[in-house]
Amino acid sequence: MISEANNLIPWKYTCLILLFWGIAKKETQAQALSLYDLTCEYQQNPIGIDKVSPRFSWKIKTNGRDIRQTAYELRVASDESELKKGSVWQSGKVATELSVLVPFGGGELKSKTRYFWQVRVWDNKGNISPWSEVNFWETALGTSDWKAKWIQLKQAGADHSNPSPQFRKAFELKHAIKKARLYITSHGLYEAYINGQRIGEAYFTPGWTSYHKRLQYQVYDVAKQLKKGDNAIGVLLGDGWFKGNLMGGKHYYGHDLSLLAQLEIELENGEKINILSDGTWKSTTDGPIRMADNYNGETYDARMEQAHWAIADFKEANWTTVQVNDTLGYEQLLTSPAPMVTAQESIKPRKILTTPKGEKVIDFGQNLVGWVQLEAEGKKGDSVIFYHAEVLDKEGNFYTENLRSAKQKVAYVFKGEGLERYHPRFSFQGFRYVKVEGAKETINLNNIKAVVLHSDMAQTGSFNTSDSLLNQLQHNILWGQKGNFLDVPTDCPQRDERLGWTGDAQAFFNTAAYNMNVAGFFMKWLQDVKADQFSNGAIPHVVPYYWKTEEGGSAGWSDVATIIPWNFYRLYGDKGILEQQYTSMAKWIQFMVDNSTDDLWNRGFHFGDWLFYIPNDDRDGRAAITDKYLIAQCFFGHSVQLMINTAAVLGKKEDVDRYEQLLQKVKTAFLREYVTPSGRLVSSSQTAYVLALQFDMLPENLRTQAAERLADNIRSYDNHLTTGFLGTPYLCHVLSRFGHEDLAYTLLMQRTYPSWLYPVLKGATTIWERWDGIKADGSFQNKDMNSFNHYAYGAIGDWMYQQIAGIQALSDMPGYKEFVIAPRPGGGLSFANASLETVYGKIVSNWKITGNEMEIRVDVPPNTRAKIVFPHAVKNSVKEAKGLAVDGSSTMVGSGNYTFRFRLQEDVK
Ligand code: RAM
Repeated sequence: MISEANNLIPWKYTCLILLFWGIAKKETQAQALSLYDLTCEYQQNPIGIDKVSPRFSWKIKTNGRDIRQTAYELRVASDESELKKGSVWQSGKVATELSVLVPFGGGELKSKTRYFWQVRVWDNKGNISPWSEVNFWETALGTSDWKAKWIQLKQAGADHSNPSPQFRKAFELKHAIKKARLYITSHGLYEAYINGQRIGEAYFTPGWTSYHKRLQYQVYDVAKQLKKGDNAIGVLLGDGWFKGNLMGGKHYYGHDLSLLAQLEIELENGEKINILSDGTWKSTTDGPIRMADNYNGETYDARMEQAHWAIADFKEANWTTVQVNDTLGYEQLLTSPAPMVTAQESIKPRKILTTPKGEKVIDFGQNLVGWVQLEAEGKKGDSVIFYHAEVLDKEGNFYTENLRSAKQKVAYVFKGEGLERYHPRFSFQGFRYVKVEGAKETINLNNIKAVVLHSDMAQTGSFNTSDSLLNQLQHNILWGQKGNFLDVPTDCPQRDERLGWTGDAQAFFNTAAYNMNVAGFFMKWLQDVKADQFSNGAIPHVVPYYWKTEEGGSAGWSDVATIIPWNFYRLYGDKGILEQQYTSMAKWIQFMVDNSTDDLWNRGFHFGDWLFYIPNDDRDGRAAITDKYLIAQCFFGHSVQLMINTAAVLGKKEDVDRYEQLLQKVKTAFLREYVTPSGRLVSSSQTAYVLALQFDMLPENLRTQAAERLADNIRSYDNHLTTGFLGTPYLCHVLSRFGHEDLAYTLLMQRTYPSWLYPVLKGATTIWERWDGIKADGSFQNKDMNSFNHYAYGAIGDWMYQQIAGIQALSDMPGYKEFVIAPRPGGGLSFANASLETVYGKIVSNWKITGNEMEIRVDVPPNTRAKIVFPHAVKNSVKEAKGLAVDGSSTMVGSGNYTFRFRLQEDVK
């Protein structure tokens, strides 16, 4: 018999084992839930945040299915060691699914202070994440913190921009450095150095804004560049947008380059030292940058370099004292959520060729924006000159006529001291080809490369299919975005224009937000849209605005005021952007009301369906021309609808009612003026039908018929589109919505002009401004307006992600908190793989068709839900790899990875 006492021992062990197993299990569960990609105001560990209540976001990592956050806890301290106590703020455990843009809820923040923060979350399966890594944000300067003075060259007032001025100041630090920040901005562009080292990696700082109302400054941690002993700071200035060429003129913002720099240093002994731009700084214009201009290029004479100009031990003998300008204040200064422009990648030449004219030309194989970087040896005084162009003409010669007056000429004069390395600083070029003149023999395939520059936005989307032409189209769309997202969204990056055309930006926004994280970029630009809005409510045609006369108010251009904020909210879940833009949106609506007669917006200048296809034969009444006021009325309706949506999100009930009444009137007036009783539009163009349908301007009973007319029109053009900037973004969406998906695919896959693939087959590596930038016979369109890097028609990307890959956002669950995966195969594609990094994490939608079976693989990020719609599925044939039951042609799933297979009803072509 076993004694009782003996019997107890294994029982005790069992308990202990169970206890440890329990703890261990809990821990593995807890570890399975973790947080990553923590951001404050869309940035990771930003320094220089103006916002009084900055917002925090995090993403959740876990392996399980259907995981949602049920609560979070945030803690903030100004000293890392006090984070556990949350000495500045503790949110406590807040029961909510909110994990995006959670506002700081503590008291008033001090300026110039680093705050540390951490977060942990609970999920719906009983897990708690560990506390996240410690992150921080640092507050910016308050207006009263500015002590530095604006300084300029002594002879300010004269046009002395060329050569580029240099400024410097030497100083001594008696102790080691504990902390140092440089707060800096300029009129014109700046590049700063401390003890000979370049500060930061950004170019074209302080960026382009509506300078007199909003001027950005940057904040740099410069502790590492400083040292105990003798130090110096040096700053180079360039004309940039402030006073350089801007479409047909110069000096739009001012005549004088100016600098404002405040270097705040804390020494190890506790002493605080400020090095401020003031009357003690020295300057010279005798530097190597002899000329620099955004459009025209740069001339750099390396023989003029003053070695060591930005270190302490330098003879300032020939430098002059600067002049302080007390009239320039600090009120308009601010920091920015926008990513700065940096060098993103470099491209090696594909080949060097000799053209029929005998020109030596380097082909980089990609139309890009940036500059050439040279690393070569040359004889002192020898110069090498680079001209930049997008295309060769049909004979194969270097073609620059479409650049209009922009010279895009970069000249470098060797100093003859061994290997010399150079790239421009205050000028960027749009090019694929570079013609070399001067000491041509110094250049070979190995000592030159092209550096690609754009705002530093993470790529969020990927899109790839079984069709290589379509993939090239996606490539071209992406490169159009890279080339035209250089601090502001521009129409083109090469000719003497490069402006923030509002119509182009609104047309492309949705596509842009698939390809890259454009939140900070557009948050900044929308502030300029608002700042530059005219007092009558019109939005200028270009932002930042600089023309002397007020030019704005065109339908489809000024509607940027409503279209981008609303879509920004939809795609990033950012209610703050709606709050930020609300008054501007309302003012824009009021402008349309004020310019209407009997609810018809029938006044003013309009660009219309810009650059639509113009047929040169008789089209039997189905012309491509669309009445500009018909277009205006459609956009009026659309903007008012977006205003209603916005007012609803912001809980402004009265405004919702008011705008709903207005919308009714706008639609009634539309019907009265532009639609026959049987639903025929006065303009029989594709764009007219597209806009009327997309914006719900027609009553439901007329829509199907109208869509038929649109389809008919397309067929009458042998399945070609005829739309311009305003109709094109919505064309395929409307076709899909009204059951003409096959026609949408036919248009997308169309290879002959006008179509998206026509330029691809002509060798395009970016999107063109015109459908026929290069005509079938190889000749060019009108040289006065023929950009080969213009993103507007790239707006088809939105349809490609939404319909081919099926990734669709939902307005009532913004930011992809809940979304749809509804791929619509067609166009002969056998597979499509796409992904999108959202504010919650990565969505994946990959599908393939083998025989009559389709497989869809989806990733749904934690804390989100998705509706998966199975196209053309045979009833009850859908099976999920891990056995999830699917009933019907769609299913709702929580987070996780899923693979669905099903039989197709018929062959999908
Ligand atoms: C040209 C460009 C630009 C367009 C304006 C109206 O400057 O094509 O993209 O928006 O015209």
